[in-house]
Amino acid sequence: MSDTEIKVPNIGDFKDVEVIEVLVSEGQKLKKNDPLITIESDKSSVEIPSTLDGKIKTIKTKVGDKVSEGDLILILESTSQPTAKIKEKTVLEKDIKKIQPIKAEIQQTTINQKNNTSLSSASPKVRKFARELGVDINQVIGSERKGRVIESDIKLFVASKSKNLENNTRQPYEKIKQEFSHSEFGEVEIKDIPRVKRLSSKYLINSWTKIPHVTNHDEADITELEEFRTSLTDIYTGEKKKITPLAFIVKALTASLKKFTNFNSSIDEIEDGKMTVKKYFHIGIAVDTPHGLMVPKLRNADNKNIDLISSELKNLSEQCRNLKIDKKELFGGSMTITSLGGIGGSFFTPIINYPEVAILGVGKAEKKQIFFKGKFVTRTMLPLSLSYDHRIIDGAEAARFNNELKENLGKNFAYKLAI
Ligand code: CAO
Repeated sequence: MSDTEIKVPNIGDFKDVEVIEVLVSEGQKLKKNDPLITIESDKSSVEIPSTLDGKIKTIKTKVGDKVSEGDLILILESTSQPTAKIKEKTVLEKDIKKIQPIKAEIQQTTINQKNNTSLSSASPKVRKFARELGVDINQVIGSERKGRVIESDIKLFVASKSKNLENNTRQPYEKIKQEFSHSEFGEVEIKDIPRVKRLSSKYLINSWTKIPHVTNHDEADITELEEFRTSLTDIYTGEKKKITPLAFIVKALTASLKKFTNFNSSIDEIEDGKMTVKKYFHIGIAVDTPHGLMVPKLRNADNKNIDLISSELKNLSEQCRNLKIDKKELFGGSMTITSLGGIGGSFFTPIINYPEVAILGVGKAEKKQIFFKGKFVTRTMLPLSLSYDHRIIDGAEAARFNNELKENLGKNFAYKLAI
């Protein structure tokens, strides 16, 4: 028996990298290729295996240490002869690549969650997998030798967790779903979900689950704006201009954003304590296309007049419907307008277009009898549904924003906005 120093081998890019795990303890018997430590760089992590059989005498590294090639990991009372240095390196590189846990049969059917918080052993790949799913690997019971956690343990853990959740919340529906298939009740057809819908699904889920939405409903009196809009004629042809209310709404919203700058912001992670307030005014427009909903941005709306906004709205929606829109035009917005005004309906609850913090839903303007200046009169009222991220915007601020927007759409501002 002789004492042998086990050092960090040459493993390419790994220089001055952090030890994220020590997988062995002093006095432990080892076989050649047993993993000793896990090191992690910005790009990936690897385990360093033992090059010899033996018993660990002293461990010379700990979690958090920064190591490079040649740094001492531990001293081993070895029972096998060390190989020549050059050979050791070759073996190590080969062995590192070889570290892939062998798939074990999962016998556990109940939740594989630990009762204690002892550190779990797992390969870097499995750790990464757990991190991506937001699973604390130390909570998972490993099914491998010495409780080592493998990918299927993580999957089982997640499945058990979600099953538990479903059992608590969705049991009646799940039962019906399992017992009957749709086709038992009549003819059905299985269709492909369009690509745009599949792509936007992850953004919608992200937004719906991450952002605490609140929607304030209000109505803007656009009687004068509508009189003005419908009176617009082309100076050359004398024909009526085909400008929809949306162009005016873009302009009014932009003016409101200038005053309420929180609405023109984004947050990545609230825990970071930072928000990005945009100095530009790129208004997202939800466009209904045969392929699904797309949200191109009308850039620099503050510097454009109603005619230009109107023609850009037409261009953008045409490009979306013909799938000619540049992908970049779907990103980098201030706030979005989703207008169902040309179709029908009044109020709804729009989903915020993440990472924006607010969205304005517009319904169909209708003539209504309202109490105005001391008597009931007929006015044209535009339904507004403002959804906002309650982490950044409070209800009172949203109500004030709607007041401002109503002013900007109301008779005092309609003419000014048209310029
Ligand atoms: N109230 C009353 N009438 C309205 C109106 C409103 N709020 N908005 C539009 N109209 C009228 C227009 O003036 C036009 O009338 P004419 O035919 O007499 O000229 C007609 O409705 C059709 O307008 P439009 O819908 O073609 O044009 P737009 O500028 O209002 O909207 C666009 C453009 C791209 C937003 C729209 O075509 C669209 O795709 N809307 C659907 C958006 C959507 O699906 N949102 C839901 C997202 S959540 O799933």
